[in-house]
Amino acid sequence: MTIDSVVEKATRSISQRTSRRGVIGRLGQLLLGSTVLPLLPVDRSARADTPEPSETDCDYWRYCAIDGKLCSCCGGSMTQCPPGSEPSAISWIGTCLNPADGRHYLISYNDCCGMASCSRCACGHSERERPAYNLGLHNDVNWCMANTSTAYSCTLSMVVGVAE
Ligand code: ABN
Repeated sequence: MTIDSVVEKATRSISQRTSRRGVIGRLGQLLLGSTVLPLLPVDRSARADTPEPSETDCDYWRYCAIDGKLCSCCGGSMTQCPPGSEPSAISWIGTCLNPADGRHYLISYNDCCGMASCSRCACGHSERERPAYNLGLHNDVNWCMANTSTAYSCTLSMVVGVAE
């Protein structure tokens, strides 16, 4: 038996079982389905109702390893101490993912020192933090300890580099 006769037999058997109208009908259904499916309504309300966190929200990406009061709520900003206070000489460094570009950044959490503590926007996250008995790896520390005034006011969150 040659290939030609095998193919001929197969196509004859298929054509006996199907009609031209049936094939065209099925192709039409496929075409309609592929154009109508993307037009079906999708519920996007959950995403639309959830605004991106701002720098006064504890969920803002830069705060992934912070432990303190947000200076953005206390008369300063993420990079500026409130008037009358100054940044700590030493700090805690965290690594946070920026969802906007998918990159990790090194964040320096300097405390602002020299003024009474701000009472707003307490925020604590512990990404890569280790227990308190491991002092160098724990962020619940007053970083004003090396400044002239050790009075803690609030905490900054400054980008100091891109994590490789
Ligand atoms: N780094 C903020 C802070 C200050 C005082 C005590 C604990 C934590």
